[in-house]
Amino acid sequence: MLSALVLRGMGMEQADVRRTIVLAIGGMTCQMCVGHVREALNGVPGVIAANVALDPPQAIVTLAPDSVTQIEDLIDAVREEGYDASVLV
Ligand SMILES: [Cu+2]
Repeated sequence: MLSALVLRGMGMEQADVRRTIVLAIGGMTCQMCVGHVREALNGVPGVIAANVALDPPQAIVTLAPDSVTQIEDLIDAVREEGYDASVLV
């Protein structure tokens, strides 16, 4: 959100601003788990990209600037898939 304010102050379009969230993911043991988490996150409205890794177990999620998706929505999607998630950044 800070970057949105800064860019708007510079006269740039708000549409250029993306929100990136890093989640720590719990419970993944293999690449199939990674795929499950990636699919869960990509299924959340407003998610442009979800990069999931096993080591370290993290998901980097990019949200569309105009989306109303909250971090809690991302965490809920991961938990519904059977894994845990918490905000890292
Ligand atoms: Cu697995």
